[in-house]
Amino acid sequence: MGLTIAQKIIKNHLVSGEMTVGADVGLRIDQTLTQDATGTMAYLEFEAMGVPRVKTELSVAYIDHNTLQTGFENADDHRFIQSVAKKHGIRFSRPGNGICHQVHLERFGIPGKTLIGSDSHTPTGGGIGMLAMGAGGLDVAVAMGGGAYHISMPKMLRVNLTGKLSPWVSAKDVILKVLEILSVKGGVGKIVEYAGEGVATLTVPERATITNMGAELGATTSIFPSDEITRAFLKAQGREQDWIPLASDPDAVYDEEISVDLSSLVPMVACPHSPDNVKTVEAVGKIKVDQVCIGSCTNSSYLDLMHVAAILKGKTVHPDVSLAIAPGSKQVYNMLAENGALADIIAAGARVLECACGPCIGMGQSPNSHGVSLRTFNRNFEGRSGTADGQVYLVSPETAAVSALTGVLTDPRCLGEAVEVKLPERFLLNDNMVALPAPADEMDSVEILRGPNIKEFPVTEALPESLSVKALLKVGDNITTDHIMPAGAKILPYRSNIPYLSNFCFGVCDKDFPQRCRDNGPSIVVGGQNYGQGSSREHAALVPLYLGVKAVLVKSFARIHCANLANAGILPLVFENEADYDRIDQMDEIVLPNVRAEIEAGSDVTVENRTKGVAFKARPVLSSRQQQMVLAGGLLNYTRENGSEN
Ligand code: MIC
Ligand code: SF4
Repeated sequence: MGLTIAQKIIKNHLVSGEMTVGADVGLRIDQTLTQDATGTMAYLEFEAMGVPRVKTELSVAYIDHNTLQTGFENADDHRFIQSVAKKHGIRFSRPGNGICHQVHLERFGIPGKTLIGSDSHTPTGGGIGMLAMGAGGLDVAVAMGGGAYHISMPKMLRVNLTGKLSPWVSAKDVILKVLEILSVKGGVGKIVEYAGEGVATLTVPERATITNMGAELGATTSIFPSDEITRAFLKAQGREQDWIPLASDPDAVYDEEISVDLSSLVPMVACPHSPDNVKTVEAVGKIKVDQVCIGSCTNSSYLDLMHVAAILKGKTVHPDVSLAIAPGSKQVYNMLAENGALADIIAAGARVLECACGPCIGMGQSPNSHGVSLRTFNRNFEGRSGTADGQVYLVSPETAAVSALTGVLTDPRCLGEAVEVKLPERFLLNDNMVALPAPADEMDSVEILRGPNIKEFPVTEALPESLSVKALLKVGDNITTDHIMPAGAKILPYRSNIPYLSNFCFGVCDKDFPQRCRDNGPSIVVGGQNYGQGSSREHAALVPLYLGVKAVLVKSFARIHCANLANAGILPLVFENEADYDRIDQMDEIVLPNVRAEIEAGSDVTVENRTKGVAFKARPVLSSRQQQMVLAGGLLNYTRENGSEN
């Protein structure tokens, strides 16, 4: 039987397990990346493992999230990461060099290789045919130490692309269409592969926009073939030698298939507060816009910003709109400066921000009260912009730019003839902001620079025989990691200070939750479908762990968060019978009388609701390796007991 692209890469990297859907597979990881908001913790964990030098082919530490320095915290963390990188054989991308996914695609990604990153948008690398996955910081630390990355073998979903995009319709509209079809849960447990004649009409940056936002489908990853277009992109990046061809076999078998006709697509918009709340721009109509933000790892490429510059050229941003633009990388920024496009952007009145995540993660540019903000980003979860009642709509760069001029949501097709932007034959190549690690004979003398903001991470304990807990929180469906552990400029600087972060846990849903935990002791959190969607931040597990959460019982989980819970030693459970969700209320006394024996046996867990006098079964969402991990009290304990390569 033929193989899909992803199956071929998995096969080449398989270190344990069988490639049957749902089975635990361990993969050799060629490359890792971290960003600073998850990186500080990941490197603390890496240090705790005691491995002197990374064992991957390439590991890169990026600084792109926590770039607003309103106190010493972020700058201290940058210096910590820089020193760890130098000491342990990791390349260091300095602040100002750009967003991890954009820079990695330009300078480091290689078709056919595996990449994990402590950021959920790592699948951006699928745009050049990498098997690139988001993971928790601890998983990345283990991979840097030479350990395998474990996933449950995904199903294969083929998206068959036909036709060609019409003028002013772009890659963002493609992925918004896919989100409309599949929803934010539609990719769970699947790898999305793009195929069909439409693939050859899309450039690498366009493909990367699509695979980037596959994270919002909940997919394990998304991937495009590696073809002549990939080769031309790598050649223009001075890296043609990194190219290999990659395609699925003609008789490859997919578990599911959908089709998208590129020719019939129109500009789309994801309305508040979910990336799958998709409508056409035309259907939403000319709503008044207060702010437009262009950038993020989804839409900040050279191609995107050249389109934006062409739309803004010779015009002025509408007087009631604030337009912010953050180029994705120094390469993009520098090229716009050299070819004059930046001058057009500045002249139109855009507020140009540094090459970083910026407003996407609430690092500045929060909209006004009730403000409507059009963003070319990938997430519009409630409160993520930093303004609790902000109304964030996700659109393409073309829709964003034209709406910034008109002051209302506008279909860019009104601009008439398309602007033709070609990818350059040669990008501007200058890696002067990526530092090399110290040579092996000098690494011992590198001093680690640890600031006072770095606090110990919570200690985990082996799973006891039984658990007596209180249901200190009950939430509904689609709870995101931005609900569990919010980000934003005020909180992000404390990513290495779990005790302080804990004051904000579940702040979006229930401000009293942290205090309730302190008052009541061990707890269980109860939730609905797709619990933990969104970010890879392991803080959404470490902070509840610190607050005494022992188990999370929900209808279904998002992949990375579920793995992060197990890594932290928190028991991830799903209702055997979803109707039992209604048999628990907040503050009920819950007992798991035989939990350790049940996990050891790999069986369902008995849940007794002592307040209601009822009992039912819950299923642990754990592979056999994760069972051992939870029994040991988390991945760090497990790794200490079994070595870093297990
Ligand atoms: C995000 O987009 O939510 C982030 C910030 O990039 C996160 C990582 C984090 O929380 O640090 C992600 O997507 O994984
Ligand atoms: Fe940064 Fe936003 Fe991309 Fe996350 S989604 S990596 S915050 S640009």
